[in-house]
Amino acid sequence: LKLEQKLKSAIERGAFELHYQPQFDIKTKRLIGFEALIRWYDDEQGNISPVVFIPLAEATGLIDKIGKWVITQVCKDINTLIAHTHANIRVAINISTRQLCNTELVKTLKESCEVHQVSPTNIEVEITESMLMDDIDEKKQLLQSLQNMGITVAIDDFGTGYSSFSYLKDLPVNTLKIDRTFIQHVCEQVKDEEIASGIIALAHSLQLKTVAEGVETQEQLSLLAQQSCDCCQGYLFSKPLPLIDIVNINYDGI
Ligand code: G
Ligand code: G
Ligand code: MN
Ligand code: NA
Repeated sequence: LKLEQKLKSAIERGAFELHYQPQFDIKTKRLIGFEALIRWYDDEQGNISPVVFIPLAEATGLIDKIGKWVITQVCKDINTLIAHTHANIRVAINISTRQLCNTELVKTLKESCEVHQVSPTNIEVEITESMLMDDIDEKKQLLQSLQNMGITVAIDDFGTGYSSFSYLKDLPVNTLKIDRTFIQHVCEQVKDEEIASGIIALAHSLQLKTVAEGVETQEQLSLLAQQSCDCCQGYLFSKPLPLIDIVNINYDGI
């Protein structure tokens, strides 16, 4: 309960911050966008990971407010990011289970884009496979509404959830993000290499793009380039950084 109280007061005080991790096109080496990742600094406990507080926020319903805050903040930051990078970038927003069960999400995104004069084509949403297990028709409609606005849809942590290929057939999805756990040993473990190339082949045969997550070495990048993976993000290029630091970096390419 203690952490729940802290979380409530953090929401009221606006104690969250967004960090942005750049994503690059592997072929052209150009910056294509950023993933927004929430950060919470607590005076007593220091940084509290979203791995800890997002599930709590989900369970208590506090995610509704946090999710809205993230969307609003991304919309506030997008024009700064575009101006600084001189690129028509997309910013990926992580969406949680509860947000995807509610048509409020579409309304929030639409209103936020209008208020902050952001084009929805500069936004991507990241969802996970486990969010797609039930009420598939409702989710299909919701994702279709987002796609009709111009927002793209990425499947995060692809391959780690309860993968069912049927949703790839039925749902409006644009991108598969290959989970970091497959990338980590992709140069040493033949199985990881085969899984990565399998995901890329599947994605391409369905006209989907692939993003490799957690790329940390030049060797991993070279292998992924050989496998025709489309995009990448990871510590090799940059860790997630606050907006102030992002705008001090030159993103001419990798
Ligand atoms: O950045 P980090 O590795 O600490 O993120 C840990 C997890 O928290 C990731 O699974 C990520 O998807 C999730 N996460 C980060 N930011 C957000 C956010 O704004 N909303 C939601 N729902 N999840 C987030
Ligand atoms: O589940 P999701 O993919 O949204 O989580 C992204 C998480 O991975 C974030 O917490 C981010 O800080 C972390 N991350 C991003 N790049 C790297 C990397 O190259 N190596 C490692 N170990 N973690 C990374
Ligand atoms: Mn993500
Ligand atoms: Na991931």
